[in-house]
Amino acid sequence: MNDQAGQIPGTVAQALLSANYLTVLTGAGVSAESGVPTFRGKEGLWRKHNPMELATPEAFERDPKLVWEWYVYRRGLMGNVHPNPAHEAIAELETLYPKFLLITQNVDNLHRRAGSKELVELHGNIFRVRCSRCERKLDELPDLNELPPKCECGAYLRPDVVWFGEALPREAIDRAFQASVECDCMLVVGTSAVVQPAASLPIMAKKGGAFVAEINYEPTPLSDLVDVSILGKAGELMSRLLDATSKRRNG
Ligand code: BJW
Ligand code: ZN
Repeated sequence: MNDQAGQIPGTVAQALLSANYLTVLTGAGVSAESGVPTFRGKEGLWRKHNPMELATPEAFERDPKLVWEWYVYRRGLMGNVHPNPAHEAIAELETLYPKFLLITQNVDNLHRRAGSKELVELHGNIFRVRCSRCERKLDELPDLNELPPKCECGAYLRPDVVWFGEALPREAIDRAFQASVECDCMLVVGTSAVVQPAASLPIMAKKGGAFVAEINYEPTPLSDLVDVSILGKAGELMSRLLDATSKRRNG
């Protein structure tokens, strides 16, 4: 069901008020108002760049320098923006529930910077680096003056993100699956819901009996499958959803 643009339906407020375990699944749309480009859509990255040339292990093998240049550019962009009201509302929601998990597909670190603590990053984090061969992970940036940077083992380092055709981090996806099955309310915010396995999580939540609400600028393949689809901007709508839980905050 598509609700009237921008309105918070009573059923969503009720579900948020009564939930014990809340999960939030986010995608690039949650960071759009911070100035981070999304992937799909009119202004999306994939309009100008071919994902198969930049976001696959084969692309990295073919041209690691090109892939690194793209990530250095995007990292610069993401380092210069700030969390927006949607990130802030999600961080605040976490404090209101005995059980909570934020499942993000975003690699931009903005949820963490907004104060979210219980979170899993399904597609990694652009600010971390790992070796393409050994287990080495680096939290500190290597010297990026000469691309591609190399690990002590001699292999190329790579951004610690998940490319098409790669498995998601085991612990992150396990926690996400479990939370989706166990939660009693899930908010799905700013994702086109076309990339698997993340796109299956709301379906799992629904099958597990949770109330699932989608918040997106436009309809997605999920819209007809969830309990409510609210159309509008994540910043404004997440702030209003937080207000709708004010009774919970005030006891
Ligand atoms: C707003 C807004 C505002 C805007 N307010 N809303 C066929 C069927 C099923 C699966 C497959 C298939 N063929 C291939 C696959 C697998 C593939 C996949 O799903 N492909 C589909 C595209 C078809 N998946 C994978 O390969 C995954 N791995 C996998 O399946 O492994 C299997 C395996 C197991 C064991 C061993 C080996 C393998 C991996 C997926 C990795 C995705 N990686 C990326 C790049 C990350 C790094 C980087 O950033 O460079 O992740 S791709 C990109 O898409 C990124 C995102 O996290 C992801 C999802 O995008 P998201 O977040 O939904 O963004 P958009 O742009 O699509 O949507 C934004 C939304 O926001 C829109 O709806 C707007 O309307 C909305 N919006 N502004 C509210 N202000
Ligand atoms: Zn190594």
